[in-house]
Amino acid sequence: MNAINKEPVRSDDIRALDAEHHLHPFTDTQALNNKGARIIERAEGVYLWDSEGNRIIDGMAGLWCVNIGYGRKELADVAKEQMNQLPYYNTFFQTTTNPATQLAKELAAVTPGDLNHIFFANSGSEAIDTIIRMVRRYWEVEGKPWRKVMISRNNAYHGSTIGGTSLGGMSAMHKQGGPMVPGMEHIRQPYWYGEADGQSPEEFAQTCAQALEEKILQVGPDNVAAFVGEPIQGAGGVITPPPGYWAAIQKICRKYDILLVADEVICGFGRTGNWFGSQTFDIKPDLISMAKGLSSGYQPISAVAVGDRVANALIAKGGEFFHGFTYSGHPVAAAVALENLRILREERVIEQVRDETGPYLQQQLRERLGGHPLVGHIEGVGLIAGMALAQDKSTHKLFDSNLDVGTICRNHCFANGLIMRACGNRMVLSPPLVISKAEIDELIDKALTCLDLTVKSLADMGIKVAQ
Ligand code: PXG
Repeated sequence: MNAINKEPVRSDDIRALDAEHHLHPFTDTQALNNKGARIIERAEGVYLWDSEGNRIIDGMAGLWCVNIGYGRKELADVAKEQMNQLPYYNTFFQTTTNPATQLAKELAAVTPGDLNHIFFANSGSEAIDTIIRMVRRYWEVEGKPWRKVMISRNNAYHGSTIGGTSLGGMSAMHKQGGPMVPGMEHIRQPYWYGEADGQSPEEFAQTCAQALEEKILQVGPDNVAAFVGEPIQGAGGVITPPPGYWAAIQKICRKYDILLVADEVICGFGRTGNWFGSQTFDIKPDLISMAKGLSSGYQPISAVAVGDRVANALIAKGGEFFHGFTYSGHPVAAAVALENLRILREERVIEQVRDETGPYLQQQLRERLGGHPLVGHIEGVGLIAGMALAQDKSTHKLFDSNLDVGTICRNHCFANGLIMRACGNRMVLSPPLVISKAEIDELIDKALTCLDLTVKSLADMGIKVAQ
C-alpha cells in the first residue's frame, strides 16, 4: 500500500520510480537501474518478505543491526507513545528529556569500565566524527594540542562521512571525493588467513601489534592522539584478530599514553556474546562508539561512551564543546533504544548468544561448511562469522579480486532465499541475535546450496576450484 494515499502500488511502478529518483548508498546506480531494486515489504523474526512473496532468511540482521529481530511491537508502541507525548525536543540549550537522560544512565551501566558519560548522535559515522573531534579537543584541553594523529587500520570501516572515510582504511573510498582529513594514519590489519605469510596466529598477532609501535615511532609518540579499531572488523569481512592481538595493542597504547578507542558499531549489544566486543577481547577502551544494535535498527541513533579520564578533563577544563546534532538524544529514538535494551536484558538475549546459539553457529559452520572446496577458512565468535572463499585452500590461494567471486555467491544467496553479504572474496554472516538453532540449520543448508552453485558458476566460466 502507498503510505500517502493508501492506493496499492505495483512493484514495477516502485522500481521505475526508484530508478528515476533514488540514489542508493554504495551502489552503481546505472547497474541497479538496469535490473531494478528488490523491494522488501515486511519482516518478522529472522525473515523478510519481498514484493514477489519470497521468504528470505536474513543472515545479516539488516545491516548488522536488527539484533532483537523484526516485528517487536513493543518498540513500535513505545515510539508511538513518545511521539504523542513529546515527538521532539533538543538537548542543546540547557535542556534534556527523560528518555535521553535515562538512556545515558543505562548505557553508562552496560558499558565496561569507567565509561560513565554518553554523547548522542544519529549514526555510526556521526559517532566516529564525534570521537575524532572529542579526542583532539581532549589533547588541546590537556595542553598538548599537537597530539592530532589518529591511527587506524587498512580495511577498517569507520563510516562514510568525510571524517569516517578518512579514519577508515577502505582504499576504494579513499580514492573518491578527496582530499581526506589530514592526520589519519593506517597500519596493517590482523588478517591471519590472508596476510600471515606462514606465521602462527600468535606470532602474527605480535607482528601486527608491532606495526602500531612502528607507526607511533615514525609519526612521533607525542603527535599521536588515539588508536581506533573495531574489536572484529565487520565490513572488512569479519576479520577476527588472532589471540594476543588486542592485549599487545593495548599495552602499546598505554606505553605511549595514546587513547584507545573501540568502534563497537557492529560488535556492540551482544553480537560477540557479550554486551560489547571489548569484553570479549578484554579491551579497556578510553572511548567507544556504538549505533546499530543500540536500537536494533528500529530508530537511527548512535552514541559515544566516554571514560572518566577524557570526560572529567573536558568537563573540568574544556568549557563549551562546539559539537552536536539537531537530533542528539532524540526522545523517540532514545525511548525505542531503552525498550530494546530492556528486551535484550530481560529476555537474556546476549546470554543465549554467548552460551547457546553463538557456539552452535560457529561449530555448525566449521563442521558443515569447513570441508567445502570453496571455503578456505572460517572465523568469528558469537553470532558474527566470516569465511574466505579460496581457489586452492591447501595453499591459502584466494581468488583474483577481479573475478568478484563473493558477488557471484551473494547473488546465488539472493536468488535462494538467503541474505549473506560479500566483502570482496569473503562471505559474512551476522544474523539477528534471536535466531534459533533450527533457523541456524536452515541458514547453513541454504549457504551450502549457494556455495555449490558458486562452484558451478565458476566452472561455467572456466575457473577450477582445487578439491
Ligand atoms: N563503524 C563501524 C564499525 C561500522 O560498521 C560505521 C562505523 C558507520 O555507521 P553508519 O550508521 O554511519 O552507517 C559502521 C557501519 C556493510 C556496511 O556493507 C557496514 C556498515 C554500514 C553500511 C554497510 O557491511 N557499518
